[in-house]
Amino acid sequence: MENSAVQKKKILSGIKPSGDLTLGSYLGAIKNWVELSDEYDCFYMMADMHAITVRQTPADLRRRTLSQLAQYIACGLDPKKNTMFIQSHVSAHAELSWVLNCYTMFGELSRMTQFKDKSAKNATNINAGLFTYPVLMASDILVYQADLVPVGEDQKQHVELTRDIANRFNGVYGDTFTIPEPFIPKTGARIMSLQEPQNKMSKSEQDNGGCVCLLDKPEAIMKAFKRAVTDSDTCVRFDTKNKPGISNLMQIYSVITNKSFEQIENEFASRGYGDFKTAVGEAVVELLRPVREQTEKLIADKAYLESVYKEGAERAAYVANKTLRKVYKRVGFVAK
Ligand code: ATP
Ligand code: LTN
Repeated sequence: MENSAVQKKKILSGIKPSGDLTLGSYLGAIKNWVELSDEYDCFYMMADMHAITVRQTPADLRRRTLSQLAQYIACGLDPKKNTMFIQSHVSAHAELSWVLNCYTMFGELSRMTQFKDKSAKNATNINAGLFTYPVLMASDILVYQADLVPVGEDQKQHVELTRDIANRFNGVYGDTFTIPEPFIPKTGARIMSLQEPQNKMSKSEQDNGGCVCLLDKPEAIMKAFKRAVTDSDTCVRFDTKNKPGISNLMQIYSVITNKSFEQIENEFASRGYGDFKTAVGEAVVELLRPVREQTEKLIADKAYLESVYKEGAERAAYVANKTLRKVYKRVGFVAK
C-alpha cells in the first residue's frame, strides 16, 4: 500500500456520526468517495469530534460511529484500498487544530453559514467548538496534505476557508501544506428534504418524513417518496425556482439512473406525478437494498470492524504525525 500510495494524490473526507446517514450524504459525498477510490490514496473518517459540537447521547454516538463505518464499507469502500478511521483515534487532528486556531481570524469564522445555521437551531448551546468547527475541519484536511475533498455543496465554504488558512500559514513559514480543492458533484450536491424542498435533507432533522436514511426499509422509503411534496402543476419539468419538489426528485432520479433531465422529462411526459414518485422511490429502494443488507451483516461482526478502524487509525496517524512534526518545527516548538 505504502509504495503505490506514494505517487497517488490524496483525498480526505468525513461525516460526523450525528445521526443516521441519509440519501443526501450518499449522493452528495459517499458515492464520489467510492468512485474516486481507485485513482487516489483515500482517507475517510467518522468525524466524532465534530459530532459533539451538538449535544450527543454517548451510547448513541458510539453505536452510530461503528454503524457509519459499516455503512461506508457497505457502500463499496474497500478497507484494503481506503484508510478508514475514527477521528478521535488520531490525536494529530486536535493538535494541529490548536495551532491553526492561531492562524484563523474571528471574522472569518463568524461568516461561516453552517455556524450561523447551527447557532440559530441550538440557541441554548452556542459553544466555542461550534464556532471553531471549521478549524478542526481544516486540520483534518491539511494534516493529510489532501489534494481533493469530496463533499456536498454545503461544505464548500469550509474547504475555501481551509485553503485560506493553508495559504496564510504557507505565506509565513514557506510551503508546508498542500492547498486542497473541493470536489462537488454536478448533480446531487444538494439533495433537499422531501417535505420541505427549500431545505437541505439533513440527518439531524429526521422527524418530519423529509429524510431517507441508508438503512431505511423499502416500505419506509416508498412511503417517504409517495408523500413527497410537489406542486399543483402536473408536468415533470426541471425548474428549481417554481418546482423545487419535482426538481429535487429529478436530481435524485438522475444521479441514480444516469439519465439526463431531458430524458426524465420525456420518460414521464404523459404520466402523472404519482408514477414519477413511484419510479424514484423504486430506484432508491434498489440502490439502498444491498447497502442495508451488507451493513446488517457487518455490524454483527464487531471484531472485523475493530480491525478496520484500528488499522485505519495506525495508517492515518503515520501520515498525520509527519505533517504535525513539520508544523511544530516551523512554528518554533522545541523537538521532543
Ligand atoms: P447534520 O444534520 O448533523 O449537520 P448532515 O446531514 O448535514 O448532518 P453531514 O455530516 O454534515 O450531514 O454531511 C456529510 C457529507 O454529506 C458532507 O460532505 C455534506 O456536504 C454531504 N451532504 C449532507 N447532506 C447533503 C445533502 N442533502 N445533499 C448533498 N450532500 C449532502
Ligand atoms: N464538516 C463536515 C464533516 C467533516 C469533513 C471533514 C468533511 C468533518 N471534517 C473534513 C470533509 C473533510 C460536515 O459537516 N459535513
